[in-house]
Amino acid sequence: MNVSPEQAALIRLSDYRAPAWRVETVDLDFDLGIDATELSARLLLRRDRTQTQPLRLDGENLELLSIMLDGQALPATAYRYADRVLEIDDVRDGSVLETRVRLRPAVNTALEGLYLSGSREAGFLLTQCEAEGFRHITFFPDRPDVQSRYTVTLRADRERFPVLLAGGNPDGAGELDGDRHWARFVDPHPKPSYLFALVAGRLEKIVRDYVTADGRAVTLNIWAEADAIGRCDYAMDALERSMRWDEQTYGRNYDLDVFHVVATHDFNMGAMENKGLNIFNAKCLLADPDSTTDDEYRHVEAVVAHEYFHNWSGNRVTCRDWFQLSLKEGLTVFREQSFSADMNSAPLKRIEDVSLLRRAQFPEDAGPLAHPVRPAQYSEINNFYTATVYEKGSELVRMLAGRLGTDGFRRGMDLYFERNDGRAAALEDFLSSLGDANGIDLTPYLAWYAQAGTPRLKAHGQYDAARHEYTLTLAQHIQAGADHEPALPLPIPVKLALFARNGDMLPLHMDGQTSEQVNERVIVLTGAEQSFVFTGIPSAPVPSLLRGFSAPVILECDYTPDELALLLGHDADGFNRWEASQQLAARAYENLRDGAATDALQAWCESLAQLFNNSTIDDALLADLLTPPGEVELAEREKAVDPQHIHALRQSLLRRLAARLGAEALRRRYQALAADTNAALDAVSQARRRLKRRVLELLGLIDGPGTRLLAASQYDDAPGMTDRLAALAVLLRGNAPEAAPALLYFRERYADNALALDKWFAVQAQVPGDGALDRVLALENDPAFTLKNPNRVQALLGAFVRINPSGFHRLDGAGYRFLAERLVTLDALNPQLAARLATAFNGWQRLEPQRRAAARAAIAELAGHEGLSRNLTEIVDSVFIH
Ligand code: B3K
Ligand code: ZN
Repeated sequence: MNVSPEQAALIRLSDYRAPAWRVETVDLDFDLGIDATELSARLLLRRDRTQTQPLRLDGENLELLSIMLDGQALPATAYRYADRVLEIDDVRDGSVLETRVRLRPAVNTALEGLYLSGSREAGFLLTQCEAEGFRHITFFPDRPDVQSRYTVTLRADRERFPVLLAGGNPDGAGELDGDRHWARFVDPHPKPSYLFALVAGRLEKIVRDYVTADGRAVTLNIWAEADAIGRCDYAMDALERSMRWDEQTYGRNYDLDVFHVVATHDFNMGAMENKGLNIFNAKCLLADPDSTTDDEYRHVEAVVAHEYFHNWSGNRVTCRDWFQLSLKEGLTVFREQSFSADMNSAPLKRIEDVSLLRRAQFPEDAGPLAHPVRPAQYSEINNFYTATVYEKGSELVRMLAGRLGTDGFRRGMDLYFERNDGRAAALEDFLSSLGDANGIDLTPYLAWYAQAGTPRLKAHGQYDAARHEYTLTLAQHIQAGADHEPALPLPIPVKLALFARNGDMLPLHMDGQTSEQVNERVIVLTGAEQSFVFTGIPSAPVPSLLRGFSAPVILECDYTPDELALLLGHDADGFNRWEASQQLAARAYENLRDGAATDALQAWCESLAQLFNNSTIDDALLADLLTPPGEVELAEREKAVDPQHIHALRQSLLRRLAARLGAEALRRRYQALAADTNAALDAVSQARRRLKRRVLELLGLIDGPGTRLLAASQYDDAPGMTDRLAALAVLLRGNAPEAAPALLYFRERYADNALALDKWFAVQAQVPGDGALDRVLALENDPAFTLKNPNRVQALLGAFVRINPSGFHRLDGAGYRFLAERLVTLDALNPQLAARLATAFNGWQRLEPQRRAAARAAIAELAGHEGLSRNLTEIVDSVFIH
């Protein structure tokens, strides 16, 4: 990200210094209340003898009630609390500091620190500390390289807060006078402050006993409010699967006697891996067939696994500083993706992950918000929980894992955990463990962590018929980073195969070797350009490159449409088959856009028609093959972006495909898929629903009236949310008269189900075209809409500005002005949420001139607004100044 010189103080990676003061033990004692909570903190302080700075503790918006050092009340002259820092004189190594502060959870709308979820009467209290929320709770060196042992005592009214939870093992509970009670928790594992958590209120639980592979008996508790506890069973099963998988795949066992998971409707992110007390956004935890779609089920499983896996990759081994965030996040996303691939279908999972990377990370990396996986500087760390740190970070781990192979990677991970257990580590520690365990120097891969931008990989093949040799020349090109440093060449592993024209894979012989019979291998491009020679190739082959997406790059290869069609028809690797269809669809799109040739368009339609009529292909893969790149991805290929034109072109691309498949065949397929509609979650049933939706959407493009009837009865008869929501979307997009009553019915049926209601808002916000904004404005008046709930904001505003380009990017700029206005209001309530939504302005410079001018004016007005948060200011300045 680019930041203006006048922007709030920048934190730089190069300025890192070890902490001058550490905290050995922390005793926290809370008197919990909704309007006012008071807490005492007792810190045993340790000084780094090589440093001389006075004790400085972070603390934000804290009402200091008392302060004592080594048992003596401190006079006001002995400390200063200003600019979010408490500085205290004359502290010694071994001193004990005791502070008492008052917090106001009920008015904390930022959802950071201690806050109230739900209503004053019925809601509960909880905390969110990562990244820097702990300083909103008490004075502390709030940085991840300060690891301490925590003892936490909670006291509260028994009737209002019957359940009291904190991380660690339970260490006693009892009664207090005045109908109050207490509970204590001791965490034996030293941890950074961002992993602290507490929860207090009226919650119910489901329980499961679990015994770890190394024999520890653990109680697993999932907590939710009474109306939601019936929707936690799927998450509990997913948790158990995750725990077993981590034991089997990485040899990692859980390490406390109890593991709590809590669901809340008021949360800024997906979930949080607090030690022993994970807190989840309800949308990533609750699931039942009536209100949860197949995609959401898989998401719940993935997030449960992700947070659980953090117990080792993040908690036992944490980050030295926030620049190393991808050390825990990239690694944990990779672990989660591998788990999901094992639990479901590996190629489908890879397709999903790469689609997300292209939709979210590539545009981020191509615009003013681009930053390396290890950023060099930030103003507000919460702005760096990005697709680059998470998704690209995971791709980097995947490259390393591919380089080392399954056994080598496991050896490296074992060494990483062994060397760094209990430590706050850096990315160098990760690479050196992986390398040392395998006798390989992986330091060249550090360049991937330091450079922003998606590398372009140019591939050119040349066949020498006389020598039966095929030479593949690879060259890399990466745009100079935002800092204008010339980019270094990166190691790029390219997994490849060669196909004969009849669709057979050819044996790969390199460097004269003929002994081993392999038909897939990995070559690594290490310089700017290199050639690789394959011998004994009988005829000009078609290369299948970057199989499984072996490196996060943009491949530029001079394929003919026929060659792509060959890969689409024959590649045994499901992912690369999909990849060929994506490339071919993008070319077909260009055919339509440029109005010149139609070769790619024809090849794409013909290949898909063949596959459509071939009953052996998996339904879910077929559904994905029938889906061209999305509008955001297509926009990445344009110089002057007109999102509405892109939408129209993509629609006509789909219409051409539908026409080629034919209304009759589509209808027949739909009927066959609909014949045994059910709500079962097995892979076959999910795949059928996925294809059924795709087929219905395609049919809708060429037979509106017929599709309306099918969609209306699918809506009425749907046994679960996947079918119901798909039918509703088709009715809405087809502007069907049945849409309005269907919406009314949905609104009433799910009036008390917040997560289902979110889908009701989102499906309407996503209807393409100029009318979307008016629909969003009307929906803002629905009594269920509120800017105070992040899920609701994402459902209506997020879906509109992020998932509906043809709705948001109106030529008159009304979408931009709407977003800018809402950001000002939202920022005053919840800066993290406002900043995240503001990233929808990313890429405005590449819009065609009229929209660009309108976007610029809206952003300029926003940037000129007084009193914006540090979060929003950093995003707006970065986007605007660039
Ligand atoms: N570590 C948390 C994200 C915290 C975001 C703070 N703004 C969830 C996760 O990645 O697992
Ligand atoms: Zn994470």
